[in-house]
Amino acid sequence: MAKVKIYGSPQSRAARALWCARECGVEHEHVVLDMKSVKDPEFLKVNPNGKMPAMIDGDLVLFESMAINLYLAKKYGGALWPSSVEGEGLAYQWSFWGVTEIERHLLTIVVDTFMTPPDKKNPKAVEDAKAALQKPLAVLDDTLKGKQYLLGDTFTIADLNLASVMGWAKLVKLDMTGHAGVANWLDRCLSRPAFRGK
Ligand SMILES: N[C@@H](CCC(=O)N[C@@H](CS)C(=O)NCC(=O)O)C(=O)O
Repeated sequence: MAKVKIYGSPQSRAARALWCARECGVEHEHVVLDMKSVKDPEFLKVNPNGKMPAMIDGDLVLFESMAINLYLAKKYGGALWPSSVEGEGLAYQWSFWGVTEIERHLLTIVVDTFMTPPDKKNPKAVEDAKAALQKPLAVLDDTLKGKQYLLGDTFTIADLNLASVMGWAKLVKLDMTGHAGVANWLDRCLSRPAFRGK
């Protein structure tokens, strides 16, 4: 029996947890869900929020993609987990920063681009989201100067968590002109075999 169970659609935020599990090399079972089945009583016992991803490892049941990934990386990730407490602090920082400063703006663009019928599209909201992203992208670009990855020369869970959010920028072909360091770092992260499902 697989050790870790990950619930969710590969087209959802569950992709983050699946990427992390593959990167860790931990034996895992992927329980595929669609948007309807997250409200099934059976799944609500796993995640009462009715959202994906969720994860079960032994007696532990977790929801929230970033929490799942930080847990998996610490327990099973080897060098994916930072080697110092200071590095851990940075991993928390970039994970929370990704979901608070970046995710909602990218989500606005993703939803408008792929999920909104033509007569309901909101170009103003998309423009505002793109404008709001400029400051955090500049911060990230600055951080990455002279570095391959967020913590230095090694790919860690900080990169995985943030790149899993930033991947939506690729999906919507966000203009990265002026943030070449971010674009290169993102390509580096998303070209990893574990991201591509290997
Ligand atoms: N903050 C949560 C967000 C989870 C979330 O909203 N997941 C979406 C799919 S990407 C979902 O399950 N939506 C179903 C719904 O809201 O009904 C996380 O990062 O895990």
